[in-house]
Amino acid sequence: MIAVNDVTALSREGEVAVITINSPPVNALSAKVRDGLAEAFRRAIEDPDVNAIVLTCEGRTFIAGADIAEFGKPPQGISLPDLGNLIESSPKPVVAAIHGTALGGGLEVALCAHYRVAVQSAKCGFPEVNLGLLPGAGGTQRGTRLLGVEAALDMITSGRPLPAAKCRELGLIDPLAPEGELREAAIAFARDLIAQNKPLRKVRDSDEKIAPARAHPEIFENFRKENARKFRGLLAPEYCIRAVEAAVNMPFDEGMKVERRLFEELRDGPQSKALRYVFFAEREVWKIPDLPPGTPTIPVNTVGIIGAGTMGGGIAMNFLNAGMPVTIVETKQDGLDRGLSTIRRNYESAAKKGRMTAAEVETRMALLTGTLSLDDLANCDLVVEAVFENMDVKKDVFRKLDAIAKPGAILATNTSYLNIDEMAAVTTRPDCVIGLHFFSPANIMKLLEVVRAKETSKAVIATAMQLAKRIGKIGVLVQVGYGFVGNRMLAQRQREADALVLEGAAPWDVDRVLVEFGFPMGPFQMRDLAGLDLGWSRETSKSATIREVLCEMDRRGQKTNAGYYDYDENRKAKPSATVERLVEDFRAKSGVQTRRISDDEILERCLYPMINEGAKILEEGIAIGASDIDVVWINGYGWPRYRGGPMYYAGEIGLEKVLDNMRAWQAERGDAFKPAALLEKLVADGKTFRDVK
Ligand code: 3H9
Repeated sequence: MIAVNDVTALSREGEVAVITINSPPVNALSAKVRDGLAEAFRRAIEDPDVNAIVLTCEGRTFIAGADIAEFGKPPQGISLPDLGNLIESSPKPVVAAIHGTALGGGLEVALCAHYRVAVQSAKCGFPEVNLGLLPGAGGTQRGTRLLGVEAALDMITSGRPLPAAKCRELGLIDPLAPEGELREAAIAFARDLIAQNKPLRKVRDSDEKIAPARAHPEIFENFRKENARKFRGLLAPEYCIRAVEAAVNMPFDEGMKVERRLFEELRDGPQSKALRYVFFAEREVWKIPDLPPGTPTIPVNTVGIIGAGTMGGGIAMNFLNAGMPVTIVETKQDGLDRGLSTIRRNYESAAKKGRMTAAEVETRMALLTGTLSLDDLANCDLVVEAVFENMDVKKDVFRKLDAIAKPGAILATNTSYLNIDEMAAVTTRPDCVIGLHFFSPANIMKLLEVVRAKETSKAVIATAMQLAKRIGKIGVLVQVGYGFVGNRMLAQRQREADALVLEGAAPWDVDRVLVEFGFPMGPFQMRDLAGLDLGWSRETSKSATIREVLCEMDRRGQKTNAGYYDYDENRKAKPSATVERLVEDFRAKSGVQTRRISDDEILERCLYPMINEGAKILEEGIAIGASDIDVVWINGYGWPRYRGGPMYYAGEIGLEKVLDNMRAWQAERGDAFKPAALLEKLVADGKTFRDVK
């Protein structure tokens, strides 16, 4: 094997040249890889003894795409479309040998080859849309020609990778190769091509699958309509559709030009910039400064959950889904029965929707044991309590657990607000106590706030982060502090949403503005969904807030068909006249001068205090970095990904703007708006939250 540069190499197997990329971790197409490939292809094409070329990758995967870190930097080396043309125009057949994932630019390179061989476990996809992009190196043009319009639209706008067998069915992959024998199979396939003198199959020349769509231009409009909800607020899916339309209606080279123009527009626009930031932010969360890779972890094979309510049940499902046996404890038989049957119902409904098989439902349920006795948790490696949010109740649970759980078992709390140090202090093993704060619905929401208490050991933290990954969550490590990261910031938004209503905005206006910003729902819709009576009790209710009075009126949200909104039998919300009257009463009582409140003010008042609180969270070291806060808000609270999270957004609109507003509101309304010292300092230094580490 001859090295072409330090990431590409060329070797010869008789008349077949083998070009190998070795650029860990994922063989992304950096300038060095592109240049190395171009040089290797030129040499192989020129070599008179070579009659076919195989392209393969070392390591865990075929090329996983363009190098995302290079976007936004000055271009270097050969461009990817030019590299693609060089490969496709090779006079000698080129075979791409695919294992792992051929993604984005990686798949585009493979589509420039004349044939593709893949192992069964390989996957191919165009994930560019997740980065606010479209496949920009011919993927929309060649992909559509191979897949046909419907499959191309689906694959390109969803970003979903497909397994090799499905790709073969769709025409993306030629033969499948036995696992572990890809290189040999691809070389043998190439030899066969030579022996049979097979023609060069250039995807750019194929028309068969796109020709029928020319008579049906309505396909595109229909696709837009069907997916309007899914694509709300996003630019990239629409651009992907336009590029596929160009593939159908234009000659190849013209289509390529359209694709390039649309790609560059997206790449240079704000949505893709934010989404690329989120891509790296979601990988940054796993890197913890005082927890070097290789920190020892504790084996966790069995899990106990205390509380079979909505939260406990949802948490249990995560572990069952990962194949771990779970014992769930309730205090009363009927509560336990209800909890177990809810879990079963959830699985059965997933099976009905085709998301799992009936057999998988049974496999998961077989891993679940219900009990009324805490003693049954004696052998669990991890116990998560999800009981009532009250310190005395929690302490009592921890005391009992400490006596029952085996030595070394991890004791976790799902508290959303309370001080975990206090819970740890009632045990003889505070080093084993940690917070695992799941978000409702716990089996669906991606976020897990992993809360380290003062004495939590590094092994326990490392284990919790590893477990988060194992159950498919994004774990964000935070420290103890009221409401941790997410709920502490949410409280700011909720306070302002309530205040805005008293000052003259309708609850549905506040919701509308936040939905227009990109949240899936606004603060009042969210309250109605979660239940207004979370943390409310009739005994202590003082009719002091609109929410309290709504609860007293038994308007407790969607579950009672009434809350801030009225709900019809299909759960469709309508602004409520009762609430309007109630709001009027409160306004009159509060003596606040009501006024017309602009949409801009609603947005700023809801978001800037949150950002300011985020700054305090950073200052206090509750979150490790600003990007962690963004990951919390995107994955736990529906902050629109394409806006990068609250701290990123602050950088985009300018920290001065946030600070000026906070100062003005502080002067007008008091110290609830006091700017964070960190915010002041960053503005003075001309820096942003991303500079804080
Ligand atoms: C594109 O191709 C545009 C073209 O159409 C047009 C161009 C003209 N670049 O996720 P992991 C890093 S757009 C740079 O933890 P896994 C990642 O940051 C691209 N870096 O591993 C991490 O670094 P670190 C389209 C990348 O096994 C490390 O690799 N392609 C890239 O869970 C490991 O990553 C995509 O969007 C990249 N392309 O998953 C694919 N990819 O260790 C994006 C990864 O320092 N990648 N890194 O934190 C993925 O989906 C997953 O990484 C993959 C592996 C499935 C490949």
